[in-house]
Amino acid sequence: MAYTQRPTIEDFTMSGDTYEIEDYCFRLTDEKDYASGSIWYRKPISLSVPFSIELSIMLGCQDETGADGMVFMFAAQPNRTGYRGEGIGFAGLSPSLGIEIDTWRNYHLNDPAEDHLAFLINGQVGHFSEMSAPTPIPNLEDCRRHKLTVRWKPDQQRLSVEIDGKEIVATNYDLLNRIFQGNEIVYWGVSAATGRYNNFHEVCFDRLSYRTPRHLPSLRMKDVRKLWAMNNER
Ligand SMILES: [Ca+2]
Ligand SMILES: [Ca+2]
Ligand SMILES: [Ca+2]
Repeated sequence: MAYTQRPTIEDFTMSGDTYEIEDYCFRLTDEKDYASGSIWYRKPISLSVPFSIELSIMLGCQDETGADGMVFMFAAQPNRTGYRGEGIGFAGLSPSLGIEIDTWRNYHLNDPAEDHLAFLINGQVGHFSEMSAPTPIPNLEDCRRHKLTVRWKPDQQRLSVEIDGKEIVATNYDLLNRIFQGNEIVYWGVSAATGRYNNFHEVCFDRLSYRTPRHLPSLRMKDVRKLWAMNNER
């Protein structure tokens, strides 16, 4: 059975410089150098069932001098922000899969001149593999909100990303086994960061739609307990 719901603000945890700006929106960074923030959806989701997540993102009002961007993330543990600056609040988080929306060119990471999208694995932000090849897009630092849709179809192992209703990148990749060692339960979140240059970064959540698998409740309890144990050991 498919469910569609609009999450509420209480469904998320905030970290770093993040704060709530209106009923369904968070500001992850202000126009301030060396800032970073993230939000995480509190409830885990399963990679064994199809889902789509719709958000609105705002990447700031400065193009040439605006940085660094945002990353939509799946991770085994919620409530963490990675390195700021070129790390976009994602670098260093592992195991993880990130969808980066990068608005600042870092030559040593193989960034193209244009704003770009890319799939990033285990907190590695450079574009040095076929999987992480960047897809250039028109300027997104235009002071406007853009719709970001992330879709997962487990039967085809297909992960796709749309911006303003248009598919920009897609991949067929065994996320479950190649990244998460067969653990289907993951968390999702969104990060943003600035460095020597900055921008506003905001995220508003629109819709979460997923199918609830019959076997999830038992698995979820077991995995949540395991994750809690892991978290509390550190
Ligand atoms: Ca820029
Ligand atoms: Ca960059
Ligand atoms: Ca730009």
